[in-house]
Amino acid sequence: MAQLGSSSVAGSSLASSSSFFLTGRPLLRSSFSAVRGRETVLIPKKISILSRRLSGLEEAMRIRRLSVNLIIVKYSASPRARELESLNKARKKPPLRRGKLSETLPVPEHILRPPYVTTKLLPEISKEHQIHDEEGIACMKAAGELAARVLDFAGTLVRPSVTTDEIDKAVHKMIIEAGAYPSPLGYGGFPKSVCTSVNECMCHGIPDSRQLEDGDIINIDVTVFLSGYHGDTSKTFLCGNVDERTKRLVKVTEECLYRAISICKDGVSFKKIGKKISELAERYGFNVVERFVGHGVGQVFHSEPIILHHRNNYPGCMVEGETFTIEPILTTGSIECVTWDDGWTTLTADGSMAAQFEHSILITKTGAEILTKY
Ligand SMILES: [Co+2]
Repeated sequence: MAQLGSSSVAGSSLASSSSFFLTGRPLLRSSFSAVRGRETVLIPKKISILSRRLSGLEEAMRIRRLSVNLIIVKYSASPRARELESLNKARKKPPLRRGKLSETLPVPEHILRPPYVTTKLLPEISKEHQIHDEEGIACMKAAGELAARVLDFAGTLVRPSVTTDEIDKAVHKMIIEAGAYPSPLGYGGFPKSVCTSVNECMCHGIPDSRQLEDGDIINIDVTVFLSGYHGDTSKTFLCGNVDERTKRLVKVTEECLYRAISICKDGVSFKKIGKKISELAERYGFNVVERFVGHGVGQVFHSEPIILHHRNNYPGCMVEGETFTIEPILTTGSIECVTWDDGWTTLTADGSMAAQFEHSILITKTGAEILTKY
């Protein structure tokens, strides 16, 4: 539930570090598809080279010839590029609409609550990296394992006609029966125990009375607070028959997460995560959302380090015993977003599909251990 920027209440604002990233140099971004990406990159590059040597009518003629050539390039594209183009013609779904919110669910008195629950204010992202001793690691593993079990159970509920509110109720019940607190409930005033983000919703969707439909995708983001430690994980599930392009998006997003985890270990720089994710996403013509970030996780829900999933120059290296999340969001189109007036639900600006996967991981001497598994 962490995001860059302070313009919205939908996540912790990063007053110091966000301004750096938001005003940093523009980052190379792949276009909507590999085929179209090729066109948009090629045209300005070649024209700028030619204009140094030519002028006037001659230049205009060369540009015209060049653009004719580019059209030929497009239509003689490789079978692979043609396949990508056809996959792009995904079935257009109607825009996501909000449903009705149900009553806030109670949490039994005996369950330990995180400190932010007593206030409606959005907590700041803590500056402290969370590095654990053996006892802390054991607690992180227990919280991670519970979060993973809850998420898998939530996934079994996904089918057409189920409401996101029913998923929330089931998740809430399972978490409190395990003696834990559902971390999103009351975080900055978030009204539910889990985030359910459907189709073009990038993240922070609020469970409501909307029924899932055949062909939807839904990210379920579970965080539990167990014995004073948070475990945070999410997956995007398919509901019924999902079109090929969207299925590919979901698969590639998951692969991005696992490839990023595979390069993590003590001493590796954080910026390698964004590079790894971007490389794979670009290969499939998908785009990596920049606004929402991974974060340190442990006794505090959101702390440094901020994990950027796009190409970046974020400083610093991973340290043994440190725990943080990686949680890339990929889209089939724009990475710009709009947030509903509930202050949370964030959608792609152009209505394109978005998928997200997340794990909490522990950095070790030789690699990274996924905590949110069992
Ligand atoms: Co998270």
